[in-house]
Amino acid sequence: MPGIDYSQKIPNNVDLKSDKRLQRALEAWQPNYIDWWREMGPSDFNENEIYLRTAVGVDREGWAHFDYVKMPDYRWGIFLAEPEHERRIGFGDHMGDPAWQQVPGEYRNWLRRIIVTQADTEPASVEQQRLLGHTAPSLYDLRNLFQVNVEEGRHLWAMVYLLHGFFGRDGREEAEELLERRSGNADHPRILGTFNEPCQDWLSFFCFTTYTDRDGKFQLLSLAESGLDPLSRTCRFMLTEEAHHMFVGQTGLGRVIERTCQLMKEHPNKDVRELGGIPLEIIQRYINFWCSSSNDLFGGEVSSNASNFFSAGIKGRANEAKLDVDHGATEGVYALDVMEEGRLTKKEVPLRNAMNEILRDEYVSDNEKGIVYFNKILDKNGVDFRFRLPNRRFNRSIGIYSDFHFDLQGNPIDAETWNRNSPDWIPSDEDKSYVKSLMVPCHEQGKIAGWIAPPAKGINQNAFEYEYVKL
Ligand code: BYC
Ligand code: FE
Ligand code: FE
Repeated sequence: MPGIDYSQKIPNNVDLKSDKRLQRALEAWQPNYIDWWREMGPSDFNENEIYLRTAVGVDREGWAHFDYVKMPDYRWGIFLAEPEHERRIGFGDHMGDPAWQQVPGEYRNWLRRIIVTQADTEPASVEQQRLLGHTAPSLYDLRNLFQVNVEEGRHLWAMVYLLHGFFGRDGREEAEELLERRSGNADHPRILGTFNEPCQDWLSFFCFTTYTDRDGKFQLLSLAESGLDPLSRTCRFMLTEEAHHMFVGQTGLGRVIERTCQLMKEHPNKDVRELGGIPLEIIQRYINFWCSSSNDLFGGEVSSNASNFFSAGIKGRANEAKLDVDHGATEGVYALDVMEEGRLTKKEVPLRNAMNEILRDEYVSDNEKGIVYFNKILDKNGVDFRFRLPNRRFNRSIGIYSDFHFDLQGNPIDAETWNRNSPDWIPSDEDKSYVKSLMVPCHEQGKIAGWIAPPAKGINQNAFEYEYVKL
């Protein structure tokens, strides 16, 4: 297993130099990527030194190296997790066959589509976040934003390697298009809904990294089970990077909540707005929006695509190999809540058709744990507000619930009830403009904006006051 070769133009651990054709193709794509980064990546700050981590190995211990880097000089590369000895396909109709080192012809289109969909989200998120640097609440947060951005850029590299390396000409064409679509562009949008939503304030950023990056975690977990071994290994390494993105989101929201609690305790008779804090109700509405939008990213509850992907052995359940279940999933059924005559009733769906919903179950239960963490912060501060996760049926645009309205608990409601209540459930224009009014930069070393608490610790054993970005 070769380590990461940093002497090459494109750092990699896939022995790229032994495949000249592929190396040339990727080296030709590289300047287009840098052009895209300069045009659509973080606005400004490209000449500043940022304290970033870079992968130096792919093993569990100490893969990261921290140093000051200018973002366009970041060593984006191709890093696959260690191969598993004699790995076999763990589910579906090819269960027990040796994992594929090449793309099987009959699954080429499905695999390309999955890889393109995954790939598209990575640059999309960088585009969505491109202006946030201007309003960062601290240098610590500014650095975390850029760390997330460069790693999402690397995730694009991970997928483009697969497209170039395993799909020939149409893979190369897809790789070009990945640099052409634009988040939120009416004529040429990104593929999935959430990745076209504006993400222009830091409360949205923390919700995005909590809820949307967590969708990333589960999609990557299910692709890590793929029978296509290079896809599996790529996703396994991406997951190690993903953990930090969710940390940024989860602790970011926690720090906003903490600060609001402090202000409420110091001035029990005042509206936290007067004190420059973010009311807990607004935080809840932002959670409701980003969580429900991210629920859509799992696709329809009943999906023949999902069934095909599972049967073919290209997309499994999260941690499929470790689960003590029937990996064929040919027999069982999934009891799904469906709408019939205006009411919810249970309907049995063949298990393979319910794979999107099964993955969403895991996602929802992870999200529940995040809510427990937020509520502990409230408890610790003696505040009796409680955060709640919106029900998965709430505010959906994809799947069987999207034709109906549901309240936060998932009860069906009529359009009139929805219209009357939705300003209390999802951010109103007033909420957004209030949050926006707080978004003034705090770029002074060791200082922090008034609407968020400092983190418990800094990055890589450094203090919060460390000079994470040299301005
Ligand atoms: N928006 O059979 P259905 C991440 C389409 S995030 C718009 O229900 P299927 C990251 C669908 O394409 C992880 N359209 O679902 C996070 C299909 O279209 P066609 C991203 C949508 O096919 C933060 C139709 O609706 N990874 O990494 O099973 C920062 C019916 O589809 C949406 C992946 O997505 C939507 N939300 O799709 C950075 C993994 N949902 O064929 C990065 C790869 C569905 O009728 N993708 N549609 O035209 C997949 O595995 C699957 O394509 C999906 C579910 C999970 C998207
Ligand atoms: Fe990513
Ligand atoms: Fe991520």
